[in-house]
Amino acid sequence: MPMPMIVISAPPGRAVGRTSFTGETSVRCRGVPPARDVGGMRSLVMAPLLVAGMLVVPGTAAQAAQCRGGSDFDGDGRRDLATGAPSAAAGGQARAGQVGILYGDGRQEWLVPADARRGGGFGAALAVGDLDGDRCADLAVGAPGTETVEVYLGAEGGLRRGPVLRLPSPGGDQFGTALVAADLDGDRDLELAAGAPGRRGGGAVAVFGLRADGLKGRKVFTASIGRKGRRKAQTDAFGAVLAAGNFDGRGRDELAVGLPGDGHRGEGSVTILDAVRSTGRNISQAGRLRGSPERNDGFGSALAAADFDADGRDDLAVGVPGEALTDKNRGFGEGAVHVLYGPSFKEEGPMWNRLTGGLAGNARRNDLFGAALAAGDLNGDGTADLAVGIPGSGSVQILRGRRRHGLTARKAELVTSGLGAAAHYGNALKIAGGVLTVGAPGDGGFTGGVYRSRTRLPLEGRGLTGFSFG
Ligand SMILES: [Ca+2]
Ligand SMILES: [Ca+2]
Ligand SMILES: [Ca+2]
Ligand SMILES: [Ca+2]
Repeated sequence: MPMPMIVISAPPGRAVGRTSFTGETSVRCRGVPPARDVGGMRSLVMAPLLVAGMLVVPGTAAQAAQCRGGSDFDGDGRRDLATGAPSAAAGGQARAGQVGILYGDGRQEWLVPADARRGGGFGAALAVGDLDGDRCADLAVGAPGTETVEVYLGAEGGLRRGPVLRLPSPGGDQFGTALVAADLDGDRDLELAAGAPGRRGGGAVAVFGLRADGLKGRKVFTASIGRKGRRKAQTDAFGAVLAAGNFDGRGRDELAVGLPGDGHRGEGSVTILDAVRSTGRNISQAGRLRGSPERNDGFGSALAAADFDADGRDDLAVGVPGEALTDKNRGFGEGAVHVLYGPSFKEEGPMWNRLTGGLAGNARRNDLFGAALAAGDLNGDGTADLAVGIPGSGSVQILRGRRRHGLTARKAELVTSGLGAAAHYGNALKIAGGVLTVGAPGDGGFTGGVYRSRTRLPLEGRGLTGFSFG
């Protein structure tokens, strides 16, 4: 089929990416070129026509509406990227928040909250998945300042507004601080879990759509689950961080819920939560892990689940960015990561940190190794790899997964940005389609920026842009 030639004119100052048309048979997304190649007036050759912001796909409607899951919001077969800018102004309201969408064809769109309020923080958390069952990827956007989660539904042409989720009787819950979409009941459609770490009693997690179509129904889990007899405090922050994985290799996912404020002094813990059985299992450094619980460790400040040893069961990486390594009295926040293998959650390998043998670099105070984590296959060998953010040093440590061995230091790679510590490069991470995306929300005087590995993407910094990804 001959490709139509289309000329797209971008308004001055607006960045437009260039992507070659790869055809219906391919869903690989090569992303957009470096920022230096874009901007201003530019002619592009591509199959879908972009006319005044409307995407018109050649061919029949049936062809056009083919969504295949993944993170393709508009069904054009190309992977799209969502990033939060929770400190961006919207509707004249400071820090109401915005979400930048970079479509695979280079279009850029900014979502603003339906109800823009000062300090709403729309975009503080994002989750992607097909939530309504039409195979187009949908986007959930958390706004903890207004205690709402807005759902945007994927469709031909782009995202459209969907339902807005809330908790009953909100009030300082910070609902929407963390989000994850996963199949928690094994019926092959996705549920949406949303953390409310400020909820009375140490936080809560609400799950929408359990044993139902779409997001119908709501089940709320409290900080008590899996922590029988343990002291609970308002500052536990249960639900501040969420991940999901199929840790036992059977038919459904479980939630990993971070409580980074758990313990008398913020040592932190993680609860593995079975949403169907309403059972939980709490894990901390007070158990059989290679670290010890100390003040402000923040165990569970970041979580990532994937199968690092290719045994068919997901494994869990837990960030402890406050972990002190060099001098327990003076040192603080060099950071560490535990990797626990499903289904037993036994720690194999070292407690990963910047002093681990085989890794480049040096541990420094406030590196915050493990402040962000992302898992996914970066080198196409079928085994998940782990990206560890080190925002205090502006770098990301890549650990490679190996079949039967799990994560090892072999072929480990340190991605350095050259940006100063203030950029917070590595504060948010995403791996999709073999590509590492890195947020630097402090870049450009805290307007923020998004990088594909080391290359800055043409997304404007609007206020902590790059704080979160979906
Ligand atoms: Ca797309
Ligand atoms: Ca959908
Ligand atoms: Ca389900
Ligand atoms: Ca595994």
